[in-house]
Amino acid sequence: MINAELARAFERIADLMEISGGDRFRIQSYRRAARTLGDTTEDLVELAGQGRLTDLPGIGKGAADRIKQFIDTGHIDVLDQLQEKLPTGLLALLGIQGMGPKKVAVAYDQLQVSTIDDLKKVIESGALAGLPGFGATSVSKIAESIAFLETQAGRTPLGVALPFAEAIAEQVRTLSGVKRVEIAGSLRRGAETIGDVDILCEARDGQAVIRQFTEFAGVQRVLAAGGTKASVTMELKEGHELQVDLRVVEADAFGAALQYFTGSKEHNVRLRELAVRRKWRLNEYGLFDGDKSLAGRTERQIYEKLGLPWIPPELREDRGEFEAGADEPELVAVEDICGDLHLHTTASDGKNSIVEMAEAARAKGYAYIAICDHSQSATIANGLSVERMRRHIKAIRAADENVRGITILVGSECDILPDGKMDYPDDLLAECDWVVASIHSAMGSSGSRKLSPTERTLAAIENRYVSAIGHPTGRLILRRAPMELDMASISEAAARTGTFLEINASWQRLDLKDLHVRQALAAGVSLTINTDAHRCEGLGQMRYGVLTARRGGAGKPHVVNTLSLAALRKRIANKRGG
Ligand code: DGT
Ligand code: CA
Ligand code: CA
Ligand code: ZN
Repeated sequence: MINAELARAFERIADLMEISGGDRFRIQSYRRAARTLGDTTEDLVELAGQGRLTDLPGIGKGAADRIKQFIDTGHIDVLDQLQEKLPTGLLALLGIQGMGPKKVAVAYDQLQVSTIDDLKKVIESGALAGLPGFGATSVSKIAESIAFLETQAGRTPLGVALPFAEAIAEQVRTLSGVKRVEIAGSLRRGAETIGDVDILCEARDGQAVIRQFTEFAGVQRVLAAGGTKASVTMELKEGHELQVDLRVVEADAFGAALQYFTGSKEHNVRLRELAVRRKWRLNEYGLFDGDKSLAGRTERQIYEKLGLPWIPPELREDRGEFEAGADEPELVAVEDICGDLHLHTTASDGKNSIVEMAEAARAKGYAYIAICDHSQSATIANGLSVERMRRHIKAIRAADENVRGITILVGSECDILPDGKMDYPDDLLAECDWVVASIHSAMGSSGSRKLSPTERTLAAIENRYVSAIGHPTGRLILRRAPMELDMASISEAAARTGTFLEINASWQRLDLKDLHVRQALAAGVSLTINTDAHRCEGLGQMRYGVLTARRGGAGKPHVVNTLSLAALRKRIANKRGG
């Protein structure tokens, strides 16, 4: 659908208008329209054909004309004019934390800053700190954000890369002569970001497969193409390309190739050492004793020959998997998950109703969900006042009565305030079945704040009504660095009080991350994996959270939303002391 593209175009118009000092009312109306376009489930091309665009909320006649122009020509005049007037680098500046449209405008007008490089120069020279609205703290924050972005350059989030790679793998599977296709590399390991996509397929005639692959519709550039392998770039979204490597192997080397190209490099180095110690050779074609092949058809054969259980890809990072013993690790799987305990609805900033979310969850086979809308201080997320929350609780209970086949728990995603207090009084929290406590404001640890993020988190953990800490570090993958938390103290307190730590499964977060999961498990913490879905489709992100849990070594017993509802309720009641 063209919807997402149109939404981006409208968002861009609003950004550029704001930078160029356009009318606030018009900017707002473009933003509102962008949100509508991104949210609507109906095909805009169809709506336009039926002359029904203006039925959408926030879409007037002017917006409808621009939508039609985009559908007909791929252009919007207003956007073209803005882009002519302003350097394109300004949009990249908006991706930096702390550089909103107003600051971008000031830096551009007064110091002619139009690229990230320009920005770095004026930070170094001290000129930026002299501009109105830029204090020393805000400049150092911007510098940190640039440094963070630079370490992440060229990587793609798991949740963007995986569906994209699966579609390509599916396309490879349809080629004649192809027997088997697997995604390898960091994607198979479930890494939170990936550099390039690695795909492996089994076929006899490599040349033919490679030729067809390089002619796929999405291919932009062919970097290399030979008899058994090719590297190409494909368009991921406008302006962003992703490298895809395809290798073709025969059946008797498939396991060896899959093992090799799954990596990680560090894991492979250790594995090869085990082979060398036995005077064998291990490479992408197999495990060999002189000329004799010992293994190659399956991964399992290779690991077993080397005295190891088959190691799940998520653990192949040389972080202890070689020392873990003879049993195959049992990791939590998507099929083990019985419910999603952090969902939003239209009551706060979600896009679907309680009933719609419940029905979507039931369709996934879940036994229960918890509706966790935002609390009163989360004003930008339309957080619920105490009064509204009381009515919302009634609405959730009513929905639970009406929807069969799934239990809808009353939950809250309650803010942890800067002073460490919860955003709702205890008597209101006590009416909830389940409470996720999250930090959404004052995330920096510097300055005159009374409590650090660690102290705030610890204070929430000590509240008996807080069931879980939501997205504990607050990081946004490729966009915002995590808060600096003392994870050891937090894990200790969580384990002692029976508070669960969330793995937020949204691919923008994956928070806790793999290493923190490991640390929490070692301290005896139980986890909960939740999608934080703001619409029905968001429920599908559970798999990214499960991959992260697996990378941290979590098994089914470590994850509370694999429990039956009765067992889960008991665990929540335990902490409450009743
Ligand atoms: P990425 O793409 O940066 O997210 O990470 P990977 O792990 O997918 O790395 P990539 O695509 O460069 O290579 C895929 C796998 O191939 C890698 O995980 C292990 C294997 N591999 C590549 N180069 C080497 C190497 O020089 N030595 C060893 N032992 N393995 C390698
Ligand atoms: Ca790769
Ligand atoms: Ca690669
Ligand atoms: Zn949330």
